[in-house]
Amino acid sequence: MDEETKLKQSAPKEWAAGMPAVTSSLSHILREAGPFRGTRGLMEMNQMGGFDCPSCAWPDPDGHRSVAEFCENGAKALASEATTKLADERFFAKHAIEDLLERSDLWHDRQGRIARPMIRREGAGHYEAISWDEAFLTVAEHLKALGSPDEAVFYTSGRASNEAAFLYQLFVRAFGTNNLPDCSNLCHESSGVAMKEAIGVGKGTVTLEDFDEAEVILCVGQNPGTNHPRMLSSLEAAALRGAAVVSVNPLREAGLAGFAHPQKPMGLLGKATPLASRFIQVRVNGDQALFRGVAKALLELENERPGTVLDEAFLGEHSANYEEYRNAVAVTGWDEIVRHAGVSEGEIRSLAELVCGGKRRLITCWAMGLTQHRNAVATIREIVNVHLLLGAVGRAGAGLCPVRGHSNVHGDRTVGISREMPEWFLAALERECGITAPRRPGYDTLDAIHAMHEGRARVLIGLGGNFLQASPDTGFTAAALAKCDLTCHVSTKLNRSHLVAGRTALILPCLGRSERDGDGRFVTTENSMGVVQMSCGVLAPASPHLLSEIEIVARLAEAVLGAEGPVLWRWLAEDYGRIRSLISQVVPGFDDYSMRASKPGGFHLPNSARVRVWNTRNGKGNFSVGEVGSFSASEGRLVLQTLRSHDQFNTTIYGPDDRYRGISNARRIILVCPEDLIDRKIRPGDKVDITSFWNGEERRIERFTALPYEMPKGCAAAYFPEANVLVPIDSRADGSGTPTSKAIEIEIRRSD
Ligand SMILES: Nc1nc2c(c(=O)[nH]1)N[C@H]1C(S)=C(S)[C@@H](COP(=O)(O)OP(=O)(O)OC[C@H]3O[C@@H](n4cnc5c(=O)[nH]c(N)nc54)[C@H](O)[C@@H]3O)O[C@H]1N2
Ligand SMILES: Nc1nc2c(c(=O)[nH]1)N[C@H]1C(S)=C(S)[C@@H](COP(=O)(O)OP(=O)(O)OC[C@H]3O[C@@H](n4cnc5c(=O)[nH]c(N)nc54)[C@H](O)[C@@H]3O)O[C@H]1N2
Ligand SMILES: [Mo]
Repeated sequence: MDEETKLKQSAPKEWAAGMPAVTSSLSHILREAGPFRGTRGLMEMNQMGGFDCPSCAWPDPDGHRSVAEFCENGAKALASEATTKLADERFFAKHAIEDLLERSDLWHDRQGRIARPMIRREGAGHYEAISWDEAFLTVAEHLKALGSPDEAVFYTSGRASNEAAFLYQLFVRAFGTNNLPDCSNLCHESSGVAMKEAIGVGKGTVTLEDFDEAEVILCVGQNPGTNHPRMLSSLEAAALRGAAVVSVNPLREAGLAGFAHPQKPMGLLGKATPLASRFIQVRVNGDQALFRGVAKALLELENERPGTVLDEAFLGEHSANYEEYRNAVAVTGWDEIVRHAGVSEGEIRSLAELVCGGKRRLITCWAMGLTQHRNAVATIREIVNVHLLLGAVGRAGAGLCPVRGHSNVHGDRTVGISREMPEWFLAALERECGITAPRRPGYDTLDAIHAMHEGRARVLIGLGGNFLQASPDTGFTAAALAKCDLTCHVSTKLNRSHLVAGRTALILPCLGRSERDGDGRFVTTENSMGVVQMSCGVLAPASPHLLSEIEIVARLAEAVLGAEGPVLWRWLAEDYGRIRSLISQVVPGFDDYSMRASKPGGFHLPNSARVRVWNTRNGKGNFSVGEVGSFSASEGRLVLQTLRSHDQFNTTIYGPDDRYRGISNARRIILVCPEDLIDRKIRPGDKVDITSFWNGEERRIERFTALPYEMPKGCAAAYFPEANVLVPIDSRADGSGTPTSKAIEIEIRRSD
């Protein structure tokens, strides 16, 4: 049935999880995987010795784990992967690509697992089955025919294991290019860049134990109720022992308002613990100004009560550029701060009082609400500035916590998935693996799209992910993909990147993380807090024709580079311990890798900032001095952010609802501040056409349903990936290049 007749909007929820989360988990699991396979999977997920949840990167507790250490959205991710339905050769024979293109992303996900390698030969309208050998040969022929290795692009999504990712980048570098874009380019790149410059590590500085000691936890630009539900347990424990949890967001997200713990009897009955004691309704992109305001209030408080607010010892011993920063803050006026932040001076001063109270044990968490803006790097550095003032880095209960997305996006970077790795890494690869590693930096995701458009790149290989739907400017990206000679995706499920593809298109289906790999082989992943641990699938593979990602990479590498060495690809893939041993010779911190990873709870990778060693150019924690600004639309226009509903994992759509926001059966919608709808004489439920504007360019989508939703005036929100058509391809964050998916200038008009 079409959306319009079924769409319902009710009041947003005031708490997350509880019984509705359990019911929803079970319905997805039972529908897709059935009672036996489904329950088996759930019982082993996130258990020591079991497999790592394929959903988000929030860590598991080191010690005790409850029998059900998963969340509703982890259960949905498992249901989607462990489904018993198969998209096999009969499915592809029945559905022409034209037909598949007409279907929704939700429909694609419901068709089940891809059962065997498939090829769409040049000019054909259907995918047909192909043998693994012929598939590898096809890719090898295309790669070998290129004028230069730089004409190929090798994308990675953050679900690949450390072992698969390491082998893949080794293959790509041995082939001769650094064209290794990844989903991180679209995600937390801004966090990595900002933190590396400021404190010398691109990763968070806290562990789960720090949440037990924090006095104040700020959740900025993040919706953990949906995207990191297990984080709510940590926030609940903190709130119950009296810590202040503060939500900084244009939207009042239910998951931060309250939490009914689904693994506690009272939680199941719907008794919710209030979480955020404060909600700061910042304007979209007002965060840099907000944190500048907090710094200003802190410096003023220090003047009033010298020696009690700032951490003078830390500033003296560990920081640089403090004087310049203090001067910059002094000349930033309160009116400017309030105008950009959309938050009153009183509220900002009160937040400053809160963060410097007690022992200054402050943790700041953030995600896409900060990273996907033009000034994302400057904003995150402003947060670091506040932490430096308080000495709130590298101390128990205090630190910086970029909350990562994909379950192994962190690990992939650690083991070399990046367009530009440091010299020590490349030199170690050469020394340990006998290859010659190219030094010229490769393309990031957006560079790669341009290169495909311009014919500078002709082959795209994707290790997981959904390149088309994850990237901005869907129309432009689609045209880029269609220009390729070959696109080849290592995938578990059907997605739109298989359909808008190069002249020849391949799908190489792989095992999912929940599935048994050979005789108990395991892989490893690194979570959002730098803990590396084993993941061992337990379920029978969805189809007998699947290979592990590692086997696929190894056989591909062998087809392209030969079996004679210097890297013995198949030999490495026979025993993943051999790959781990190579990793431990290349990347510091992985000694006794296999042994330590298979111990309960795994091991922590070293993190220099945690122990107050600053791997920056001057060996200090660096304040930054940026102009305060914010994105604003011209008169009569709105600022659109693109976000996730409760029923999706990135481009995988599990269902049509957004329960916490009170929306059912609709995805082609735009949420708008009620006043802005009234101003435009648009009624709730009216169809609207949306035009985005950037640098003289216009992009348009039609017949989205407008719904009122409480948020600051001038703001709007729509779901990713449906709204990606509107995201301008060249509007990127300064310094990190991340698309500005959270700030798009738009105009809405009632559809004719
Ligand atoms: N179930 C599920 N889990 C997931 C994912 C998923 O799709 N589904 N995706 C995974 C991935 S890859 C990632 S990166 C993470 C994403 O996790 P999130 O970052 O939580 O994801 P978004 O839905 O993009 O939410 C952005 C939040 O930032 C707010 N926001 C937008 N603009 C601003 C702003 O200017 N300032 C502030 N302060 N807030 C703003 C939005 O209102 C929203 O609450 O989740 C991971 N986990
Ligand atoms: N407008 C807008 N765009 C965005 C965002 C936004 O907030 N707004 N968010 C961005 C963010 S944060 C991210 S991380 C990217 C996500 O970008 P991607 O990582 O590219 O996208 P996913 O949707 O996570 O990829 C889903 C596909 O991965 C495959 N897959 C699933 N599991 C496995 C596995 O175990 N192995 C392999 N090989 N394949 C598997 C399935 O075939 C599935 O269709 O999107 C970005 N795009
Ligand atoms: Mo992400």
